[in-house]
Amino acid sequence: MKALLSLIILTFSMQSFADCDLLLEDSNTCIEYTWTNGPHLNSRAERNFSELVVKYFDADDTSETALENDLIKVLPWMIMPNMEHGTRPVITTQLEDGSYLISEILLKKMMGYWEIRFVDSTDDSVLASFKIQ
Ligand SMILES: [Cu+2]
Repeated sequence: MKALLSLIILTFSMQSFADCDLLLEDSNTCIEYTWTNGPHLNSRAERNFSELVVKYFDADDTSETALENDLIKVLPWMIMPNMEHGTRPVITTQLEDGSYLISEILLKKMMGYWEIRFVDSTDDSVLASFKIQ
Protein backbone atom coordinates (compact mmCIF):
# COMPACT_ATOMS: atom_id res chain seq x y z
CA MET A 1 0.00 0.00 0.00
CA LYS A 2 2.77 2.36 0.95
CA ALA A 3 4.70 1.44 -2.19
CA LEU A 4 1.62 2.01 -4.32
CA LEU A 5 1.08 5.41 -2.75
CA SER A 6 4.71 6.37 -3.40
CA LEU A 7 4.33 5.27 -6.99
CA ILE A 8 1.22 7.41 -7.42
CA ILE A 9 2.95 10.43 -5.87
CA LEU A 10 6.01 9.85 -8.05
CA THR A 11 3.88 9.58 -11.19
CA PHE A 12 2.06 12.79 -10.39
CA SER A 13 5.19 14.74 -9.61
CA MET A 14 6.87 13.48 -12.78
CA GLN A 15 3.90 14.64 -14.81
CA SER A 16 3.87 18.13 -13.40
CA PHE A 17 7.63 18.56 -13.83
CA ALA A 18 7.65 16.91 -17.23
CA ASP A 19 8.89 19.77 -19.38
CA CYS A 20 10.31 22.10 -16.77
CA ASP A 21 13.87 23.15 -17.40
CA LEU A 22 13.61 25.02 -14.10
CA LEU A 23 10.77 24.98 -11.59
CA LEU A 24 9.86 27.92 -9.35
CA GLU A 25 8.26 26.02 -6.49
CA ASP A 26 6.71 29.00 -4.73
CA SER A 27 4.65 30.00 -7.75
CA ASN A 28 4.49 26.51 -9.37
CA THR A 29 5.90 28.09 -12.51
CA CYS A 30 7.98 26.31 -15.13
CA ILE A 31 10.77 28.09 -16.92
CA GLU A 32 11.73 26.72 -20.30
CA TYR A 33 14.75 28.18 -22.07
CA THR A 34 16.35 27.75 -25.48
CA TRP A 35 19.49 29.36 -26.84
CA THR A 36 18.63 30.78 -30.25
CA ASN A 37 22.10 32.25 -30.66
CA GLY A 38 25.15 31.01 -28.76
CA PRO A 39 26.00 30.97 -25.98
CA HIS A 40 29.14 32.73 -27.18
CA LEU A 41 32.03 33.04 -24.76
CA ASN A 42 33.93 35.97 -26.21
CA SER A 43 37.66 36.40 -26.05
CA ARG A 44 39.04 39.88 -25.41
CA ALA A 45 38.41 41.47 -28.81
CA GLU A 46 35.19 39.69 -29.69
CA ARG A 47 31.71 40.99 -29.09
CA ASN A 48 29.23 38.34 -30.18
CA PHE A 49 25.89 38.69 -28.46
CA SER A 50 24.02 35.57 -27.38
CA GLU A 51 20.24 35.19 -27.45
CA LEU A 52 17.91 33.17 -25.29
CA VAL A 53 14.18 32.52 -25.54
CA VAL A 54 12.46 32.07 -22.19
CA LYS A 55 8.96 30.82 -21.61
CA TYR A 56 7.11 30.82 -18.28
CA PHE A 57 4.10 28.54 -17.80
CA ASP A 58 2.08 26.98 -15.01
CA ALA A 59 3.62 23.63 -14.04
CA ASP A 60 0.18 21.98 -14.05
CA ASP A 61 -0.78 23.30 -17.46
CA THR A 62 -0.19 20.48 -19.96
CA SER A 63 -0.76 22.91 -22.85
CA GLU A 64 2.23 24.89 -21.54
CA THR A 65 0.60 28.20 -22.42
CA ALA A 66 3.04 31.06 -21.94
CA LEU A 67 2.41 33.32 -18.96
CA GLU A 68 3.18 37.00 -18.90
CA ASN A 69 5.94 37.72 -16.45
CA ASP A 70 6.96 41.22 -15.43
CA LEU A 71 8.28 40.14 -12.05
CA ILE A 72 11.22 38.06 -13.16
CA LYS A 73 14.33 39.50 -14.72
CA VAL A 74 17.02 37.54 -16.57
CA LEU A 75 20.49 38.34 -15.28
CA PRO A 76 23.70 36.85 -16.72
CA TRP A 77 26.13 36.40 -13.83
CA MET A 78 29.82 35.51 -13.76
CA ILE A 79 31.29 33.63 -10.83
CA MET A 80 35.06 33.96 -10.58
CA PRO A 81 37.40 32.52 -7.96
CA ASN A 82 37.60 35.82 -6.05
CA MET A 83 34.66 37.88 -7.25
CA GLU A 84 31.29 37.81 -9.00
CA HIS A 85 29.82 40.26 -11.46
CA GLY A 86 27.25 40.83 -14.18
CA THR A 87 27.57 42.17 -17.70
CA ARG A 88 25.88 44.89 -19.75
CA PRO A 89 22.08 44.96 -19.44
CA VAL A 90 20.17 42.52 -21.63
CA ILE A 91 17.22 43.50 -23.83
CA THR A 92 13.92 41.74 -23.13
CA THR A 93 11.28 41.57 -25.86
CA GLN A 94 7.96 39.78 -25.58
CA LEU A 95 7.28 37.50 -28.55
CA GLU A 96 3.95 36.81 -30.17
CA ASP A 97 3.52 33.44 -28.45
CA GLY A 98 4.00 35.05 -25.03
CA SER A 99 7.58 33.93 -24.49
CA TYR A 100 10.46 36.38 -24.16
CA LEU A 101 13.50 36.98 -26.30
CA ILE A 102 16.50 37.93 -24.19
CA SER A 103 19.02 39.55 -26.50
CA GLU A 104 22.34 41.40 -26.34
CA ILE A 105 23.66 38.94 -23.77
CA LEU A 106 27.38 39.69 -23.70
CA LEU A 107 29.48 36.93 -22.19
CA LYS A 108 33.26 37.27 -21.95
CA LYS A 109 35.54 34.31 -21.51
CA MET A 110 37.35 34.59 -18.19
CA MET A 111 38.48 32.58 -15.20
CA GLY A 112 35.24 31.20 -13.81
CA TYR A 113 31.82 30.39 -15.22
CA TRP A 114 28.70 32.21 -16.35
CA GLU A 115 25.23 31.39 -15.17
CA ILE A 116 21.85 32.72 -16.20
CA ARG A 117 19.93 33.90 -13.17
CA PHE A 118 16.21 34.52 -12.92
CA VAL A 119 15.86 37.20 -10.30
CA ASP A 120 12.94 38.89 -8.58
CA SER A 121 12.87 42.35 -10.15
CA THR A 122 11.74 43.98 -6.89
CA ASP A 123 14.64 42.85 -4.70
CA ASP A 124 17.07 41.06 -7.07
CA SER A 125 16.84 37.81 -5.07
CA VAL A 126 17.75 34.75 -7.15
CA LEU A 127 14.72 32.56 -7.90
CA ALA A 128 16.45 30.05 -10.19
CA SER A 129 19.57 29.74 -12.28
CA PHE A 130 21.44 27.48 -14.66
CA LYS A 131 25.10 27.18 -15.43
CA ILE A 132 26.28 27.89 -18.96
CA GLN A 133 28.28 24.88 -20.14
CU1 LIG B 1 35.19 38.43 -14.56
